[in-house]
Amino acid sequence: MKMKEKMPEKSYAWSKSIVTILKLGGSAITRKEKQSTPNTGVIERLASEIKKANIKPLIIVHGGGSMGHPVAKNFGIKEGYRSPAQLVGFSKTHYAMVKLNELILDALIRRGLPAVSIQPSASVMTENGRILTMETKPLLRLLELGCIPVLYGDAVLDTSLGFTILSGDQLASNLAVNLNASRIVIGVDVDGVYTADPKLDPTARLVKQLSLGELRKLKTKIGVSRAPDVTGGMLGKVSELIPAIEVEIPTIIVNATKPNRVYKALKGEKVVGTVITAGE
Ligand code: IP8
Repeated sequence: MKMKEKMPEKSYAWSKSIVTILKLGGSAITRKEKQSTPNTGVIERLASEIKKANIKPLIIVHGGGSMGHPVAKNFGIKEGYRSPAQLVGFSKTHYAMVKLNELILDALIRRGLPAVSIQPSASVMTENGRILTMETKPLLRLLELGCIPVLYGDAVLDTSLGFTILSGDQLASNLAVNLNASRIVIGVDVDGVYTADPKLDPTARLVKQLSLGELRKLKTKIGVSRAPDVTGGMLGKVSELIPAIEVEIPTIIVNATKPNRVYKALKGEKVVGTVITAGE
């Protein structure tokens, strides 16, 4: 009789504290100024970089960009339920994210990576926009088996608003804290955190190293995204990271639209970007 193949031991080479969380910003994986347009070139290149970096265990979270945000905005999904006419908007927002997620999964799986999608709207409940509960058992089991869970910002159910938008950044930060991740790598469409919005202000300077105290001060100066971003662009991003940085999870923000930046960040190599650490 053929022996059943053994499941990987629970004690094998992973522990919660070595999990890397990679957030791929919607601004990089979609054409932000062009509605419902994924940036397939960037998606394919990032999938190759992720394959080459070979980081284990890894969780990927991606944002919505021009796939998720315009439709969410049109139907006022973030603000919550006000009329039955919004319901199809809730469906459309989630569906847009599923389509984007499929492209990412497709690119990863074609390279032989065991990427498995986890649907946030079916595993997370929020209260006034903040994560209240999240079913993490399947995600942990996927990690134990050696798979790469892939989550995304999504239209989710909310105990007080009916529904809302959960950003990929809140999700990434929350997962990092709860799994005591070793680090967070964030890929966006600029080189990192600037002293002002680099797309509007030519004097804006890239901040290579940032402490939590400095980040809090800078928060007020960082630009709000020009494209319809219902979760707040760079400002929303850095605010969401604070709880993870507070518990000393090092975070690096790099430009995912430029080749090899995400690869180098994943490998822990020297790379252009902003490293954010705890402390004043
Ligand atoms: O792009 C929100 O995720 P984000 C996604 O990470 C949707 O803010 C559904 C608009």
